[in-house]
Amino acid sequence: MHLEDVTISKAIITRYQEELLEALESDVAVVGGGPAGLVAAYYLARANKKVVLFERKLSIGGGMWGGGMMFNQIVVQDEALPLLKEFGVSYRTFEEGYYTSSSVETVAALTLGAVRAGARIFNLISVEDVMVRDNRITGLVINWTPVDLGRLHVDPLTVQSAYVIDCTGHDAQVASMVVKKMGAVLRTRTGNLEGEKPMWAARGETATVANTREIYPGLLVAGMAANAVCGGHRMGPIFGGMLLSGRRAARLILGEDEE
Ligand code: 48F
Repeated sequence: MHLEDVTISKAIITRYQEELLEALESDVAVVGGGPAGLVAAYYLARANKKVVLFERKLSIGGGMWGGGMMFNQIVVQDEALPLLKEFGVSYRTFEEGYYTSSSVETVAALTLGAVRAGARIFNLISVEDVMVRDNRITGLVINWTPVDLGRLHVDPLTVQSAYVIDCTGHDAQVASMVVKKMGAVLRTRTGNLEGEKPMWAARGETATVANTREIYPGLLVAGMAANAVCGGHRMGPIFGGMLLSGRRAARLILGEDEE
C-alpha cells in the first residue's frame, strides 16, 4: 500500500482542528481527567450535553493509575459498586464492603466510557485562567502544557462553556483562580478555600460527595477538589467517593439532584 507521509500529517491536523473548533463552545467544560472528571463527563455526555474535558498531562487518569503507593489496585466500597458495574470494571471482594479493582483497568474503562458517551477529551492542555462575566464563570483560558512547563511567553486561547467542573484534585486549581483573581466568595463555610484535612477515609469519602456542589455561579467542584475547597478529609486510595462525586456533579447540572 502506498502511503504519503504528508497525508498522515494533514489528517491529524485537520481532525484535531475540527475537534478543537467544536470544543470552543460547550455545555460543560470539565477540568481534569482523573476519576471524578471522567465520570462527570460520562454522565453528562450520556445525557446529550456537549462536554469537553481538558487534561494537563499526557495521560488521562490522574491519581488513579498509581493505586496506593504504586500498588496498582484500588479499593471501592458498597455505595460505588454500581458505578464499577456501569463502566464494566471487573472487581473482587476482599472483605464484606471492600472491593478491589485494577487501577489500570479502571482508568481505561472510565476513559473509554466517557469517550464513547460523546465527551471530547483533550490531553496536554492546561487550564490557566477563567473567564468571568457578571459574576458567573463563562469559560476557560487554555494553553499547551509544554508552554507552561517551558515557561514560554505564548498567549492562550479561550473556550466558552455554560458550566465548568473543577476536577483538578488536591490543588482545586479552578476554584483557586476564581478566589485569587476575583476575590470571589465561595459557597463554603467561610466563603473562602477551606483547604483539605488529613487522611480519614470514612469521613473523606462521605464528604467528597456531600461537598460536590456549585461553589460559584457556573462553577462546580467534584472529587478531591470538592474536599480541598470545602475542608474535607483526604482519603487515599479508596475511590468510590471520586466516582460518586463525579456522578453527583453531572446530576446537579442535569437538575437530577438537589444540593
Ligand atoms: O488528582 P485527580 O485524580 O483528581 P480526582 O478525580 O481524584 C483524586 C484521586 O486521584 C486521589 C484521591 C482519591 O482518594 O485523593 O488524589 O479528584 O485528577 C486531577 C487531574 O486534573 C489534572 C491533573 O493532571 C489530574 O490528571 N489537572 C490539574 N490541574 C489542571 C489539570 C489544569 N490546570 N488544567 C488541566 N488539568
